[in-house]
Amino acid sequence: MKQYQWFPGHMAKALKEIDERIKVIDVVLVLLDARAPYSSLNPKLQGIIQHKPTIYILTKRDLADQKITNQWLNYFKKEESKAIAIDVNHDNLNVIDKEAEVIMAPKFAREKAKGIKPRAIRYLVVGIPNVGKSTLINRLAKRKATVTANRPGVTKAQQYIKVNERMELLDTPGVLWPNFDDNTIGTKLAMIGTIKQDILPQEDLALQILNLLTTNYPLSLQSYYEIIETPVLDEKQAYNMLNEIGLKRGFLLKGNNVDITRSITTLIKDFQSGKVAKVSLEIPGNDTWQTVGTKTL
Ligand SMILES: Nc1nc2c(ncn2[C@@H]2O[C@H](COP(=O)(O)OP(=O)(O)OP(=O)(O)O)[C@@H](O)[C@H]2O)c(=O)[nH]1
Ligand SMILES: [Mg+2]
Repeated sequence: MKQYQWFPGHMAKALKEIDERIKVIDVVLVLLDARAPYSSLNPKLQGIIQHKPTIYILTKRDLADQKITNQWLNYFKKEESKAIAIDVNHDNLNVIDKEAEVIMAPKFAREKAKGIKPRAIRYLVVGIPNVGKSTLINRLAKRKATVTANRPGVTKAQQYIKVNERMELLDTPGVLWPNFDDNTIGTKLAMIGTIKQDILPQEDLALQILNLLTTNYPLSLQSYYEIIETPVLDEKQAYNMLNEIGLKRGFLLKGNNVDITRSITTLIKDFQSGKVAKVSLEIPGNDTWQTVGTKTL
């Protein structure tokens, strides 16, 4: 765990910034990776946003296991939280405004009764690195020319992106560090590409990916790489499977040895881009898959 000593400082700063802005926000959009919604949730954020209407957006639904994403959506519904799953690059994003308008209807009615003119909904977008915050903001903002404005009347002048008459976004998305209290969370975040390569050794990442796939998505490796798939429970079995992948792909070094490093890089890339299978790493309530091996974070 020593690698993470620098995280608490960053996290405290991000949370403080969000705390300072939260007063002027109408709706918080909390982005969670659909493949690992629990691991991408920041428990400390929940305290800050508890009195603000929140929409949980499960991003990268196109990379996740649809059945499990539906289970997550039902889970949020049971908790009486609003949640939607989207492919941020391709899906129609109107669904976000629609949800927000419903949430805001009572507040706007109160404002109207007080004689306050109709106004745009002010959003804050938060989430862990790489979850899709900038992509979402850029796509929303592109609907109309982006206008930034300094708003007087708040403690600190805030920069807003005016998307349209009904939507304003605070310009800087809140980058949050995930919760590393549990070792498996770090591993899962490395697997989905939140945490960059230097944190978890690549061969360990490959072991976890092969274990997950052969345990929960059997035959996905077999059909994608056209190899004979066998269960991967330990490093030796992982090595054998990587060797198979390398042989099939012709990743050979001098003397016809397989270039295992290249197999590892290829596997990680194919896995993270959803080519091998549409994969989810956790299900609500009862996590059926735990990471394997001794070298996890
Ligand atoms: N397949 C897929 N890729 C997505 C989706 N949303 C975002 N991405 C990709 O994920 C990568 C990271 O997206 P960003 O929008 O930069 O993520 P971010 O949250 O702003 O990341 P930081 O600025 O590092 O905090 C980009 O390559 C996006 O194209 C999605 O729904 N599906
Ligand atoms: Mg960004």
